[in-house]
Amino acid sequence: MSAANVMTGTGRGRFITFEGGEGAGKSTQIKLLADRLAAANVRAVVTREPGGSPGAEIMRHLVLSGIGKVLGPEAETLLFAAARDDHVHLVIEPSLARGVWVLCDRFSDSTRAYQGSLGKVDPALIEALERVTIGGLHPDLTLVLDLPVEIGLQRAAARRGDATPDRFEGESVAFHHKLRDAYRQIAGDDPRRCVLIDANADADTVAARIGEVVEQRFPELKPLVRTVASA
Ligand code: T5A
Repeated sequence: MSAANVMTGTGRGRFITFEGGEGAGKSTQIKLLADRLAAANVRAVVTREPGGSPGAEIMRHLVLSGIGKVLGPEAETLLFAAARDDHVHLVIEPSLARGVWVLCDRFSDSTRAYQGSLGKVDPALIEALERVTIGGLHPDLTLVLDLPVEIGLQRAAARRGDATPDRFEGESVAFHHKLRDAYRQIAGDDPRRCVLIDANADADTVAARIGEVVEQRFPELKPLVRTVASA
């Protein structure tokens, strides 16, 4: 049986989210996992939040410009929710329904961490918005990339060059320490869904750690990944 046949045999695609602080390496790792899945003949889309659909990309531009900071944490939460609603309904759900795996750079845990833990937005509001935007949709696996704040910020600054820090990159170091704690808490509270990944290593080492977790969580993939690795 080909890899594609094995994958479509499960019906619905798998939903994997990548979370973590600034510069944790999410974008880098999501591409590496996508390459690995593609080599194993697994159909997958790579997407991101905020953004991922035309309407949500407009919202992305708005929130990263800092307008949400001016409007306040509740209004900013609404902007992220509006973007997520569009993205879920136009991209994520249709892809999963077609049997396509979805690899998403940030998802609802980002709202819980940034707007909830850091912005002090009432959890009841966040939960109500989740019911509207994602309903019963939950990631099959969430990889929380964890590394010391200073290293993440250095990586983000090096990549940015002379450009101005965006809305959240420009927050204080204390903010980013609390953010790291918030993500560690999220991972600890939901170990069935979340795995904390030590991201303080070179990209290939982190990718190998992620590959092991993905193989363990999705046994149907294991022989496929091994086949690719030994090819
Ligand atoms: N947000 C988002 C909310 O507040 N609420 C929400 O609900 C949502 C969805 C999005 C912002 O919006 C906020 C959170 C964010 O602040 P973004 O531009 O998408 O902004 O930013 P981030 O998601 O934070 O992504 P970054 O691009 O900053 O970081 P990544 O993706 O974690 O890191 P990556 O892979 O781009 O790597 C950064 C640099 O480090 C290098 C890379 O080459 C790159 O130069 N690198 C490594 N260097 C050494 N060793 C490694 N292992 C490396 N891995 C990568």
